[in-house]
Amino acid sequence: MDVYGKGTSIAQWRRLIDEAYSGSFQGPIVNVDDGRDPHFDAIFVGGGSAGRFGAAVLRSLGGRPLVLERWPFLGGSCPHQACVPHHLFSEAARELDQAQALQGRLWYPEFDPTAASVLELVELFRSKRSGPHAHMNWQSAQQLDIESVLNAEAQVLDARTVRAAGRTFTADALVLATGARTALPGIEGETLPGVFDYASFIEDLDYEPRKIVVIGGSKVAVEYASFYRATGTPTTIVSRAELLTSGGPARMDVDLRRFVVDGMRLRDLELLEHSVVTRIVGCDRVEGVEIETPEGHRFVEADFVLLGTGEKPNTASFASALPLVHDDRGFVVVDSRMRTNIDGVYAAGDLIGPPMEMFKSRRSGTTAARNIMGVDATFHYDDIPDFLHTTYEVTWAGLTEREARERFERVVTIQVPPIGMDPADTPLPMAEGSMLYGFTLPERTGFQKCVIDATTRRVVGIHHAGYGAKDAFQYLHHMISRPEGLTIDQLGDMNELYISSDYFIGYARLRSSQADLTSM
Ligand code: COM
Repeated sequence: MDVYGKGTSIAQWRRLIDEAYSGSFQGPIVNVDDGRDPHFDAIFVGGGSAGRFGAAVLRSLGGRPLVLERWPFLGGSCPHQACVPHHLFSEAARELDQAQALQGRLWYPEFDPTAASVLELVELFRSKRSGPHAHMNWQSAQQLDIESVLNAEAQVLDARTVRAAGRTFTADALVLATGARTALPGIEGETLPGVFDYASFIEDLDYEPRKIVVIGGSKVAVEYASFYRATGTPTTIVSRAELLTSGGPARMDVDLRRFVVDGMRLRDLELLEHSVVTRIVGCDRVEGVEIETPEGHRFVEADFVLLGTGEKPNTASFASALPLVHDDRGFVVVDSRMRTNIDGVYAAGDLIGPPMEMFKSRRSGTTAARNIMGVDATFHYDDIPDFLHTTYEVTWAGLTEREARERFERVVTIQVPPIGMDPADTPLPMAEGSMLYGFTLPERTGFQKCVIDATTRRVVGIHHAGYGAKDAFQYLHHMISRPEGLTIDQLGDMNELYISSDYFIGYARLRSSQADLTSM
């Protein structure tokens, strides 16, 4: 279908996406100016966050991008199977957590665990997800002037040539942004019906899980397990290592991690750390999981298993044509300008490895685009603010206290609840989102820590569990990572909008007049 110049509306895009995704419409959706030579400044292979944002910036800089995407929409896995459903579920988890914790108090009725349905939320998401997809197609075509071929597999022929929808396109540069998928761990029984990963959970779930096992110990495992448990469904996490010690969460401060993991236990999530699933058991469908734990062998019954065991890159569309350098997990190696080892070939998004986050994808794509257009830009994606959800929003940026102590001679911290205090002994930190807990269950309000190099007085790390501080971290991280940094004095001089979800400004103000800084 040729949509170029047709002014397709959001409603029309939505219908087309639904038809294409269900298979009732087949064939490529072509938004290409056929009046021009099929030669582009850059071809983005993959139209997820990296490809879409990269293409937009390349176009803004006066270039001509082409985006090739196998799905009938732009935006990639984020709005389809990953970040957006995850945020929907995490918001539900937060509400459900409160409904359970406060049941029988204030206006909260007794919590009915049969009322919150995992399946209902998945079906809600599935039925409405083409709305955001349609907006992104419309925005990309109409507002951002991006040419694209959707609903068609692309095949890279060489470093300047790609085929899709039976046509050949050439470009001065390629940006590979084909994403990643779950790396199956190789456990016996992992293909049984009832075993899902984050993608098949969205696509295929057609029953209400009654007893859940989640395998893995990082973001996906912790986030989805917290959601399942919040619906009232008995849930067990099985993790080889201590929870939240790999991937992005490896950069969490130990006190933040402790607060978060204790909070999961408090909510009756069963956590089996240093444990290995040896077999997923079942005949026609999953019935349970055999586990070796430090205490010995266990069998945990389950009618639903989620694999949160990591990802591997999608390389099929270019592997045979491009001899790229990959790391030991198969991700494409790039430098800080997103250049691969092949001249003119860039890579971005999940394809270049963790963190598997949309914000990293977007910036890696735009970094590639700028360099292609001759604008020098670098992106160090190992130093970005990061987050996850349990029933809390958990956010961290900069150095942990331990890292700071290794690097600087004198380090002080501002921590709430204060060092060594049981969270049940204070309602702080308490702010918007945790006020009800502050006056009912103070141990549930949250945690925060600010790490300061006492010599330069610079804030070097911020860590938070609670509600609503993620927004502040976007800006605070920018400020603390500028060459001039951000001192505790400057932080204390900001105007706080009381009661903000993080207390950094208020506490910095309490402390900043101290000539010789001490912890609190
Ligand atoms: C976000 C998708 S859900 S994109 O980054 O806007 O393309």
